[in-house]
Amino acid sequence: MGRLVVVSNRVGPLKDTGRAGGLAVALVDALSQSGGIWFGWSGDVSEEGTFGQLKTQTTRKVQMVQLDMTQADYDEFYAGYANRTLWPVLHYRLDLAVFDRRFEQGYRHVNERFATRVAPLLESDDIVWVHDYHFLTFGANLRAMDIGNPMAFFLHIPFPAPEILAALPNASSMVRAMLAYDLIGFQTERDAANFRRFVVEELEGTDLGDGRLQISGGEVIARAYPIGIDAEAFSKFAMSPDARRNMGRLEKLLGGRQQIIGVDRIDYSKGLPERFRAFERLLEDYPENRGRVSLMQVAPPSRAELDAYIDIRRQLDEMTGHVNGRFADLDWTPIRFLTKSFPRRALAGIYRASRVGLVTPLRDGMNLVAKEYIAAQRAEDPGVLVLSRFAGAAEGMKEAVIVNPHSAEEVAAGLQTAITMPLEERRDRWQIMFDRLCRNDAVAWSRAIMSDVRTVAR
Ligand code: GDG
Repeated sequence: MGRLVVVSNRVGPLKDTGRAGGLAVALVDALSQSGGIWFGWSGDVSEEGTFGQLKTQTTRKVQMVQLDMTQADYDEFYAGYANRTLWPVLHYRLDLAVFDRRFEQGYRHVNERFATRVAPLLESDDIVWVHDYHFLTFGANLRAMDIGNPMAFFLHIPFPAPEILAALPNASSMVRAMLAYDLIGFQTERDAANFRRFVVEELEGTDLGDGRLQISGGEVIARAYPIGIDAEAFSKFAMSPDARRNMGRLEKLLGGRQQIIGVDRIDYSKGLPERFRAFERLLEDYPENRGRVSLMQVAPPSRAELDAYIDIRRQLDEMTGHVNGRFADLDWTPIRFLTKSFPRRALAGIYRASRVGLVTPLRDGMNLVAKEYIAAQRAEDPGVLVLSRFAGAAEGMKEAVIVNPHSAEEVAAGLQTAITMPLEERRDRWQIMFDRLCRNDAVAWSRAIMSDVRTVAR
C-alpha cells in the first residue's frame, strides 16, 4: 500500500485532533495508517510566496508541509476567487458572487504553483487526496506534469445545479479540469447528480450509471461520500468535566427554562437572520413560550474582512436588540448572541444542555453541527434537532424535524413541535440517528474514498 498525500488549504493539526474536529481526526487516521504528507498553505503571506521555502514538520509517519503565499495570491486566490466567487456560486448565491478575471487567473496560478511544489515530493505508488473548492484545477496541473498517481478529490461544499453553475465564467473549463481526478467525492447524492448532469449536458460526457462517468475515453467516479464525525469521541466529550462545568453554569442560568442552540460561523450560507426571524415568529405564534424558551446563538466570526460578512454581523446585532427589546423580561432574555468561540468540550456541554438544536442553513455541504448536536445528547433524555432541508445532513438525518429555512412560519412550527415532543418520540428519533452516526463516522468516510479510488486509478 502506497503513502497518502493530502492537499488542503489549511493543514493539521496532527496532534490533539479532537480540538479541530472530525475532518482532522479522519485525515490523521488515514495518514497514520499509510504514512504520508499533508500539504497546504501555511497561513502566512510573504514576499517569496509559493516560491519560498517549504515549511516542514515531521512526526514518525507523517510530514506536514506548508507553503506561504504572496499578498497578491492571497487577494486573488483566497479572498478573491475562492471566497468571493466559488463560495457564493456553489452555495447558489449568484447575487453575491464577484466575477473578476484577475481572481480566476490568480486562482489558477496558485493551483499550478502548489502542484509544482508537491510534484517532486511524490513517490510512484502514492495516493493523492485533494480537498475542497480551493483546489479544483490542482489535479489537472499535476497531470500536465505527467503525474500518473491515483488522485481523489472531495468537495466539502455543495455542487449546484448546472443551471446555476453555468453562470460562472469558464465553468466548463473548471469542471473539465476536475475530471483529471480519478474519483470526485461529494457530500450528497444531489451534489453528485448535479455534477454528473453538468458533465453530460455541458461536456458531452456519458453517464455509465453507478456514479461512473466516461469522458474523452477515460473514466472517473463521481459519487456521494457523506462526511461523518467522530461520534463516539464527541459523545464522550459531552460527559467530560469541562462539558459538565459548562452545562452546570447554563442549567443554573436557565432555571428550568428550555434553550434552543445554534452554532455557526458567521456566514450568509448559514441562514442566521432568517433563524432569528423564525425565533421571533415562535414567540409571536406560540406565546406560551415567552419567558420559557430562549435562543442561544454561538457565532465565531469568519472572513471578517469581506463586506458580505460585515453586513450580516450588523444585521444580527440589530435583530438581537429588536427581539430582546420587544420581548425580554426582568429574568429572561430571549436571544443571547455570542460572537466568540468555545473549546470543543465546552461546546459539547452547551449542546447537551439545550433541548433543541437549530440548524437552518440556506445551503450547506453537510453541516457537522447537526451531527455533533445529536452525538452530545443524553440517551435517556435527548433533545430534538430542527434541521434545514438544504443542509447536506438532511439526506441522512430524516428523523430530525426537517424545515424550510426560508419560511419563518414553518421553522417556528418546527420549533414548537420540537419543544413539545414527548420523551418517547425524542428517544426513538435520537437513537436511530445516533446509531447511524456511529456507523458512518469520519474514519469510515475516509476509508470508503480511499478504497474506491484504488479501484479506478488508471
Ligand atoms: C464546511 C462545509 C461541511 C463552530 N463554532 C465553534 C466550533 N465550531 C465548529 C463546529 C463544527 C465546525 O466548526 C463547523 O462545521 P460545519 O460543517 O457546520 O461548517 P463549515 O465550517 O462551513 O464547514 C460544511 C464541512 O466543511 C465538513 O465537510 O459539513 O457543510 O461548509 O465542527 O463544532 N468549534 C469550537 N468552538 C466554537 O465556538 N471549538
